[in-house]
Amino acid sequence: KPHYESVGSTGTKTLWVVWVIMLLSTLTFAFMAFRVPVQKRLFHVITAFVTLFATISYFAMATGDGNSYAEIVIKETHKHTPDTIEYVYRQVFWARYVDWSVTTPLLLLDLAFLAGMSGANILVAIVADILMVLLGLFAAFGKTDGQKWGYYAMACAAMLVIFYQLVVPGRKAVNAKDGSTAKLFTSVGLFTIVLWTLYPVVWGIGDGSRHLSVDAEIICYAILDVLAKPVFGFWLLFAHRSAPSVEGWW
Ligand code: RET
Repeated sequence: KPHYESVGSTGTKTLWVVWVIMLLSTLTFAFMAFRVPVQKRLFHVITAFVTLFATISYFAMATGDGNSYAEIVIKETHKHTPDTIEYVYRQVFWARYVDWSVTTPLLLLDLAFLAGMSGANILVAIVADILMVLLGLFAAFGKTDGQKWGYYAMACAAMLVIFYQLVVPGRKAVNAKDGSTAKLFTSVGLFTIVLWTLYPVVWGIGDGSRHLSVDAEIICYAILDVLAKPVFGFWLLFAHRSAPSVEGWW
């Protein structure tokens, strides 16, 4: 007999709460964008688009859209009795991955422009990021453990490529700038690395091994998403106000 794992009322309430937070953050970031000098506006525009995408994806998830059931086949082989096959259907919110495929590259652009990274290093980070999210989507709909954890391992490798770009070329680039920008990059970059590392942890105990209910997983991602988007954004934009305005193509 198949076994279903689905969202409950706690999960739905949580999704609506995050939707409100994302909506208010978007309006605030957009408002702030009009009030900064043009040399600093790029960061506001990027950050406002990040929360705008999240607002839309949380609306989809809260209204019961943007999800589908992953079929998981659990095969047990026995020595003396016939093998048993168990089917589990778990609700996977693929809207997250659509959101992340756009918003995580934008968040990386925030950091890359802050540091003044080269085009080559930015591109490697962005492409690795898109690979990471798509591999995560494949992992979430993997039928067997081999598929799931195979994609998962490749996604983790891609995440390490992103971290390398921030820690090595990113730090090198920002050290050529003024001290306050270098300090801001170090703290916001460290925040990013710690926070992003928690996503595959939640995935592993949630969708991966199903130790978290669908609702518990929604709550964990809700906390991470609020930290990674609005909190990251407000921190970056407020701290950047006191940095010098640099002339450039932006
Ligand atoms: C997955 C599962 C596969 C392995 C890895 C993952 C990493 C996800 C990350 C997501 C970051 C999301 C952010 C959202 C902002 O709101 C896809 C969970 C490595 C790092 C920052």
